[in-house]
Amino acid sequence: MRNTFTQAEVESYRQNGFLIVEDFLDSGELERWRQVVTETVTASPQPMTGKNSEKAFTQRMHLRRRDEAARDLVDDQQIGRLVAELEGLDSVRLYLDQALVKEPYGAPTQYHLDIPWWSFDSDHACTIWVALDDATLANGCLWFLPGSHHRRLSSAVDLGPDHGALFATHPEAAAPPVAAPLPAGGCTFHNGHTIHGAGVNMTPGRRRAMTIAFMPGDATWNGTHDIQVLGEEYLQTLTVGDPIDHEGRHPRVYAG
Ligand SMILES: O=C(O)CCC(=O)C(=O)O
Ligand SMILES: [Fe+2]
Repeated sequence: MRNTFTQAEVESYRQNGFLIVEDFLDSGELERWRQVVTETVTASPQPMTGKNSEKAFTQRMHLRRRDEAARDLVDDQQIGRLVAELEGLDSVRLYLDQALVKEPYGAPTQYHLDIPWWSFDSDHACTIWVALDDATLANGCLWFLPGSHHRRLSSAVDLGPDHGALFATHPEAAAPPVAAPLPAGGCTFHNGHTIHGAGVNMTPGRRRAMTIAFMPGDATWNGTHDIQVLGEEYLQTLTVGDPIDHEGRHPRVYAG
């Protein structure tokens, strides 16, 4: 696994709001990630509700809560440290892990940004998206709008069939996208305010990805009821401004 970034990579991430890393996992690590993620997804029941259309992908959250091997992948301190390096943080906590499998002929993932859905506000949220299969223009690789994180948009869009809904409310944000095709084992990092989406899967093969989203170690609850992530029970204990620091659910994965 990559364990550091060049200065140019860090600068590119901060300028563009995303970074493409083609050589993230070595072949042995890729084999392990594939096996652990695929087995845990297969063993997990289909969620009854979800923001995302099951046509866009098979989505399974919290693999780390279901499987010990998945927890080892998600809680890896090395990934936490890479996120800290990109975002300039001295402490990082896990927010959410989820597998996103774009099935054969799966629909596009609408343009959106992640942070408006989440239960904390920060300019330093970051998601790693690890390709478990080659992600190509044909099977629905990610697309990013470079520099869009600087706009700090706060509109949540529900993932649905209208691919450009975000630009109906924010026409000023429309801009040419950059595609992020990746070999299996490659990854991208993107900031919580970066506008991104993914294309349709035109192929008979799956596009499997594992994603892990992080927040600064001192993130606090902003009043958003992200029930799928924080859960009713934990939300009951929180008042706006309280730290989201439940070690079991949101472990600190890096402390400088
Ligand atoms: O995998 C996809 O199609 C979308 C991924 C995404 O939106 C994310 O990781 O934040
Ligand atoms: Fe996203």
